[in-house]
Amino acid sequence: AESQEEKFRRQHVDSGNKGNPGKKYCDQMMAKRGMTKGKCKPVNTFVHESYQKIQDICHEASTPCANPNMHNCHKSAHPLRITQCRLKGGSKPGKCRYLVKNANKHVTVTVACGGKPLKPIHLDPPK
Ligand code: T3P
Repeated sequence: AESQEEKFRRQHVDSGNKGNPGKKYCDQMMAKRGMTKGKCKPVNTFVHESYQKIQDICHEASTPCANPNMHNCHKSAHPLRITQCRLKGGSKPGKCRYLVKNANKHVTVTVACGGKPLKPIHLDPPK
């Protein structure tokens, strides 16, 4: 079965992508990364940095989690490049259509960490 760390990597890490993603980035990536089966995941953020750099966040400053169901959140010391995918109305599972938002934006990223050694297991999106 997929571990929480593996799920985080599948859903949120896209290290390869450099530069501004095109209009089809989210439609393609959300499908390729398995977030459009059964239902369309409504919002998902990809982080365009090396996994090492994202993993390191777990050893940076602790911060309260915005999501009350999460624990052990840590905030990146430096802004990281992200792209947010937002589901468009009228989408159906298997044919989910997304808006590419905040393409390649530099923002502080907060993750919930777990395991030993600590690894990111959830993205804690800002409100
Ligand atoms: P996960 O817990 O699998 O990392 O907040 C609910 C889920 O949606 C959570 O998934 C994080 C994800 N999400 C983003 O990735 N980006 C966003 O901007 C928002 C609002 C949610």
